[in-house]
Amino acid sequence: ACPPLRRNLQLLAPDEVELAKMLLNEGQMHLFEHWPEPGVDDDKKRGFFDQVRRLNSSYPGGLVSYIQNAKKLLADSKAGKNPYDGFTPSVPSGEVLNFGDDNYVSLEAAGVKEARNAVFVLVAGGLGERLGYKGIKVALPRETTTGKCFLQHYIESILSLQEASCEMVDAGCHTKIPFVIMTSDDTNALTIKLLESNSYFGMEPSQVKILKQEKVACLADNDARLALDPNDKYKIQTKPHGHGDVHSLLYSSGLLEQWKSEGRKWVLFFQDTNGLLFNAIPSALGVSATKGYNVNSLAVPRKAKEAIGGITKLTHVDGRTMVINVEYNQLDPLLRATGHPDGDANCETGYSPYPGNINQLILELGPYIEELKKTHGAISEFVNPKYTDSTKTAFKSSTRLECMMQDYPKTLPPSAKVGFTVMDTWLAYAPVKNNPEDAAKVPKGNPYHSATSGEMAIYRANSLILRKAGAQIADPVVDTFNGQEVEVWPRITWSPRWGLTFKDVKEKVRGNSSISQRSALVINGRNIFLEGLSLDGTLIVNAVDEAEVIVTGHVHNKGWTIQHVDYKDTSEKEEIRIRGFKFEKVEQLEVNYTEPGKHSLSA
Ligand code: UGB
Repeated sequence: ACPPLRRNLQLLAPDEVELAKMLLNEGQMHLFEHWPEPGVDDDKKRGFFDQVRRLNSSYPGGLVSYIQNAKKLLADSKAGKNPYDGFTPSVPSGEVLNFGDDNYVSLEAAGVKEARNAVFVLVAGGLGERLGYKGIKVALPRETTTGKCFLQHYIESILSLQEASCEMVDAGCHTKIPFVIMTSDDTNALTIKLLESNSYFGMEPSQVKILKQEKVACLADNDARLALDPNDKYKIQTKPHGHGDVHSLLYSSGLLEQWKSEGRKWVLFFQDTNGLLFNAIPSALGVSATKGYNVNSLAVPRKAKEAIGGITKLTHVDGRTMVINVEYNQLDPLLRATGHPDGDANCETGYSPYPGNINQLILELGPYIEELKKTHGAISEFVNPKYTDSTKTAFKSSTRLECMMQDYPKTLPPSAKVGFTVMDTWLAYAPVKNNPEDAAKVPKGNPYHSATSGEMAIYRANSLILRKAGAQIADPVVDTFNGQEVEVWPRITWSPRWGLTFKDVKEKVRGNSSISQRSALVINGRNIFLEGLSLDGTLIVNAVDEAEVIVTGHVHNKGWTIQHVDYKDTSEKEEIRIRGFKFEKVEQLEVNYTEPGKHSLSA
């Protein structure tokens, strides 16, 4: 059927011949039409099939399924078919938590207890094009007072949970919580380098598993003909398939069965740059455990038009219902099409009635495995071609199928227990996604989701937590960095081992402590107690675990001042430019306790 290919058959291994037949059956003859006689470009032809083999094995059901799914989705898109046809949206009900109340504290305790049965999965295959940062996002500082990167914070948080959970059950517990990182070709090498050059930030290397997602083939037209790479006609052009790949990768890795045999119960998925996330983990896991949720999505109040999905109850005309994320670009058209002329709008609370999905999912392992045995981790996909004109016959550039990890519940039976947990945004959600220019254009009142707001949110959350624990924390001042107006609270940070839960923080804040707005406080150690501290300046306390340090008295120094940095100022490092400020470390008190026993820092 394809003479250029037939003439080259002798170059192919038997499995490659089968792959070639499959491609021809699926209408992909154009991939070979330019192939010269044997003897010319033979290595490249073999290389082509190496790539085809990879694309075939990394997609559930292989390339046949990919091409067939693409044909169907492209036809639906051309016909203007609405994926939510027949569904009516309504506001779902879920758990709403109030930080610090008795229910919250007891859920946190339940969550910490369960944590030893949990595994964590970080999806970090995205490059962060919106942020315009060249490196990997998990290497960015979560805040620049300590300079610790996101990945370090995540690992330290998991290790703290592991330790606290073990201590809670029995002294002989030595569970190591597994940590999976999904990377892609864009992020894999740099992620491994970051881990290796920092001794895995204290985690045992065997606890960490890296799963690399493959990109998927690009589609050139409505017939789902695969696109050749414009720079290499022996290569199929590829693009990322989305974070939904995490499910099929986990399934094919065999890790799920291994975890089950080890008695593990929960799989927690999270994204690359939410520096507040671990504030929410203990209580949310507590909700999963006490409610027996098969699926628990973390959510925050959502501003209309905010670029986070809305958690929605969908009821089909045939009676089916599901509680699912409706992605931010689809919520507005869905609402308008179903009798809400204002679309995605705020209600009288000032927020959208649909809670915002922060893509932190807690899945119960047993039911998750049962479901994946059926689906092999395939997730409902979508396609988003940019057509050249309204006839929808040609694309401006090649497209591809995409999938999202939060669409996992779409295939679940109605009996599945699918719930969600709403927390305060200040406590749980501050992603770093937008570059300074885009952030400055965000409608007033909506969150910036920038490096600036992401860092300021850490200080705000820590200040509010300390306030709730009884400390006097000065009010913030308002300042503008990179065109974004933000609240600047005292720069308070602590290591996860110090303040894993609200109860931990409360136990360590005693007496009447106060911190002025221009202050910075770094607490690095497990047993550091603030007891009548009055801070006006910068104080850094480092202590080994065995040291018990009481911090008291008045600490006053010139401290660290905040300097504005313009994002266009290329003399500054990129990670500083994107936040729009840096600290000038004028004066500080730094104390180190390296010996066990009781110590007192009384200034
Ligand atoms: N990611 C991958 O690992 N692989 C990929 O192929 C793509 C991404 P974005 P997005 O919580 O703020 C999501 O790009 O997709 C990783 C939810 O869909 O930051 O715009 C990537 O590394 C949305 O409902 O986010 O929006 C990163 O860790 C809402 O919840 C993660 O996937 C929103 O996040 C997310 O990728 C949010």
